[in-house]
Amino acid sequence: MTQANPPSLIPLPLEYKAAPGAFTLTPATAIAIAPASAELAAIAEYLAARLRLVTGFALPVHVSAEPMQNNDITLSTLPDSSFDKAEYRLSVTAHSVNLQAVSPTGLFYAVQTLRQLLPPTVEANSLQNETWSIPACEVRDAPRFAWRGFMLDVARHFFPPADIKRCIDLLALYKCNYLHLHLTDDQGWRIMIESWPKLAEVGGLSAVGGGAGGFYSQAEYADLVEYARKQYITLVPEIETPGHINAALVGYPELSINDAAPGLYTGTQVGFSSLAVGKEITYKFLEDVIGELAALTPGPFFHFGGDEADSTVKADYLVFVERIQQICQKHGKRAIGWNEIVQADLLPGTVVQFWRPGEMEKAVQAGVQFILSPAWYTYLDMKYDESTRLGLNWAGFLEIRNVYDWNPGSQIPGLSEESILGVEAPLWTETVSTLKDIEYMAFPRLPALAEVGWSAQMLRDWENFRLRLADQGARMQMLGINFYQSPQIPWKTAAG
Ligand code: TNX
Repeated sequence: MTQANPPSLIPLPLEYKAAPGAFTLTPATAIAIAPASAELAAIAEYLAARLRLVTGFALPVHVSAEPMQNNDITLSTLPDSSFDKAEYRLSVTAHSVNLQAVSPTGLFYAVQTLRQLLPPTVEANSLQNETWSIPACEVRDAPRFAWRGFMLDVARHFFPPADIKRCIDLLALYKCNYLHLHLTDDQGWRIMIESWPKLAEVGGLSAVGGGAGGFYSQAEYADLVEYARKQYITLVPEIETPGHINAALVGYPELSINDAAPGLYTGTQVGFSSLAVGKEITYKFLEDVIGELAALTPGPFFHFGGDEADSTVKADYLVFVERIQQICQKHGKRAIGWNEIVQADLLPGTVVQFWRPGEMEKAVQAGVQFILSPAWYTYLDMKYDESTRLGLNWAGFLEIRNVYDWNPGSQIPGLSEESILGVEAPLWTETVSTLKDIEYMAFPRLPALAEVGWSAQMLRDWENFRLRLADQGARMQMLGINFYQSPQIPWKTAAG
């Protein structure tokens, strides 16, 4: 079965031109790469592994021959300065499929588009009886923003590495490229810090509602970094400071203002804990924690939180934000903080994550970059409507259309397009405790946000998106995603 024309790609590419005919995978189809490189071979194997599983074809990977072979799917990187780094072209004829980019990143995105041009059964985990046709077309595509992110709060509830890997797999399909892990909060500390082991060993024992808790060893975390890297996703660690810090104080009361050890916390209040900003040991702690995490993090970003520090004196807060930025810089990282940090003097490389209304002018004038996560458009922990079992509603209900129908370019007065690093959808987990819950809250709102971040504003249109999303239903179902069957979408799947 071939797909409806034009195909239901999410995110929508910059340019899609249909052509007559289709390419059909056969037992003779091979995957070629040019030039020979380990990184291209790895992308080719990633594609081959998926296709072999469902087609049963051999799909050998080889270095491309000149001239190109009929029946090949060719992945090539070209030294072409007219391409942007993440840009790709995809050309499908009856005889060949060509994916081109200047970087492996672009090629990986081309592979995701190819995946979505194949029937939804390509997502199955067993041999399928299918005609593997890809509609002939010419695609040219590049992202609007460099950052299309998802944040998972693993502090309120802990999620094992396997759940994080599942999130990474699903992010890749929609060309998202940052996974921000909110690793610490009042209710739990989720990453082993070797020089301060009680942070995780003691502070990791709790979770909202009294659940089991848990934490990642550094080996597990490094494995996640590597797993994400193979799908062109960068992990961004967040250690929340100077507030939301109760879990750290349980094992190390010397970091608290009054030296008294609090108990583990399993409630959902915010704003009651603070690091002792005036004590030097606090900066030794930050040096060690940021140093260990920076060493585990190949990406250029470190998130230090900075929100809702309601138990930190304002003057202390400002000094703290200035010092922690310097520590991040010393360890080679650009600091990210939630929008409260704009009250302090920001270093040029610092990034502000905008989540609630606030006076942003000083930061806009300073020329720092922003990640946009306005709660009323992007908070995946908000309920879809009043009947949603999980979630909160302090920022309103977020149906698919709310997440889709806004322009990141017009949220903050005076902010230029270049100062917008991109968009991110946070999933806070006070009410979310299983992988199925994560899927339900993130799908299909995450694909909607992926398109907000990727696709050109002038091409985006809700009526068109809801039809494409309807087609994606079969794909999400094939992937086993526990997605919300929104009444806004004319689903074609049996369950819809
Ligand atoms: C606000 S967003 C918070 C989180 C909560 C979330 C619940 C932000 C920086 N802080 O601590 O989990 O609301 O929606």
